[in-house]
Amino acid sequence: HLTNYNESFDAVVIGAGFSGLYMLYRLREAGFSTRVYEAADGVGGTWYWNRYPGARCDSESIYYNYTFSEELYREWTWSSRYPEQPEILRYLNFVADKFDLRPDIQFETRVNAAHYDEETKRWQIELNDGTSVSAKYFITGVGCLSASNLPKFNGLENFKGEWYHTGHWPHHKVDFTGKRVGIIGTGSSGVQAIPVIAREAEHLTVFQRTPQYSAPARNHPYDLEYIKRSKENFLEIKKQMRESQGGQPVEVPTKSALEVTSEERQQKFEEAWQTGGQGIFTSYYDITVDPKANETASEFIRSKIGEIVKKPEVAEKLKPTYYYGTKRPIIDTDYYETFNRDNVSLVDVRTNRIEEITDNGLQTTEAEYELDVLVFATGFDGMTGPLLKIDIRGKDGVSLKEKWKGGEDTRTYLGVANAGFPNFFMITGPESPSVLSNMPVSIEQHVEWIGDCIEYMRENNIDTIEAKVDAEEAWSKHCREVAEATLFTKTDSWYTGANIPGKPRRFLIYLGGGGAYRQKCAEIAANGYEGFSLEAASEPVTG
Ligand code: NA7
Repeated sequence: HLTNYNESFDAVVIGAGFSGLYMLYRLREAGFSTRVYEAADGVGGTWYWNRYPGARCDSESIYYNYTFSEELYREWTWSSRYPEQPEILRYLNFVADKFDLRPDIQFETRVNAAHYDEETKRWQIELNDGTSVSAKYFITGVGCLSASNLPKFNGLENFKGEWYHTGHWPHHKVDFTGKRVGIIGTGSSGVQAIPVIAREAEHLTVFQRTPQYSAPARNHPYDLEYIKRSKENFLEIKKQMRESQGGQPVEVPTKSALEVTSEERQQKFEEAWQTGGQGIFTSYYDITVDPKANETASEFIRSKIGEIVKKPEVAEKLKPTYYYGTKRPIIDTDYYETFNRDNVSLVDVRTNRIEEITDNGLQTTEAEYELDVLVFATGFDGMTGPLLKIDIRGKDGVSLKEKWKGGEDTRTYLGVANAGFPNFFMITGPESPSVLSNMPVSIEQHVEWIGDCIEYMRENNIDTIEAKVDAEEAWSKHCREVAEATLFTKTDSWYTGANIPGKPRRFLIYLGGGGAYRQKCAEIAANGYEGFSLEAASEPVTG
């Protein structure tokens, strides 16, 4: 047990990204003393750390922002359809300034541990500066993709060149001019970085384990008239985003890919390809459910790769075979085109395995590649990784890791709460829609639900709220059943945990859709927090 805490708050929140900033604002508005701890020296979360070349959002900007304040929505103007990381970071700084959030954020501070004290019914939170604080409510806004995955290749410590992980990119500009660069990983990060690095480097070697489906982003600057209309339609857009399945006002497909003629299907895919973005993913309702329907979209993209990439042997290596969309569908700017450049080569590390990192580069089973810079675009320990980095302990000193049996049995109630962990809330935790809906929309829904819950507790003189074991079990089962009915669980990806050696395979994202999930959470709250045990305070709740 941690003791001697120095300060006490109504709520402690971890993280000053999209989640933590809004959680702070929401609780402060309701009069709760709140402290945010943030490891970085600035706000932004994901958008603070992921500064790699080409980093940008793959949700359209006018939907990738907060909608809790119409004033904020009207004041901020996005430059383009898919803005780059610096612009999104500027937006989050703008939000922090507008709502004067910084005074309640302690930067450059990590939370090492959070233990629930059953006697005081408070969370005791240990910080990396050696101090501890106490809070009635403990809330994590740690993101789903913040624990970076650096694969354990032998010899990295011997490498004489520079190396970087995309998710922890330095603040200074990394200069690739005249350098031989290697990049491992072709997920969203790699696919964004590769074309940009290739334009600068003397030579770029791409080490690919699994080829990816990607569609052109066709990013473009916004015209002012479009922005003006979106601001005028704020309320309608907000409503559509919140009610939709994926957090964006996208038309829900009603047709099967298999009920239309191949000409009609081809035309639809072609239109989506020309428009840019994730239109192929949302073209037919059964793309991620039915293998045959999926194959139509998969084959369409493979044929595009064949058309774009000039060298047939390179094109073949770039063609994926897994079910399209069951890894995150990527959108890109000149990704496949980049492999037509003379200074870019592609190494398939499934057949030509990485053996070790040497002083001068990278040794595979077939060759040694001399490199000055090595970039790891190797992703993250998703969903549970960031939570399990913190020693979180509930009742009886049981840790979250123990409760989840090291990931063998990760289960939550609604992705927001845990049985055995009173007054602990996770923003976009495992088994919530989180990243399979538009992230700011997922975040706002959780923040508002948690804020309402804490206010309800104050109004009703309730001391603690805790998920019931059976409600949690039922939710977790429901999540698994929904996922099992899709193709998502059939593919190795960070969604399934398969990207982390030894991580138990579980699909930890709720696939029932953001709108339906929001409604379900609202009903639970309206029914007096069904599935939760609420314990009345012996004395009036003051916090
Ligand atoms: P991803 O999508 O997890 O991609 C990581 C990439 O790194 C992927 O191509 C992996 O291959 C590759 N990888 C991982 N470990 C290794 C090893 N040991 N050897 C070779 N290659 C490896 O992460 P991103 O950062 O690109 O994107 C994460 C999310 O951010 C994205 O989904 C969006 O939601 C935003 P694999 O495919 O596993 O074979």
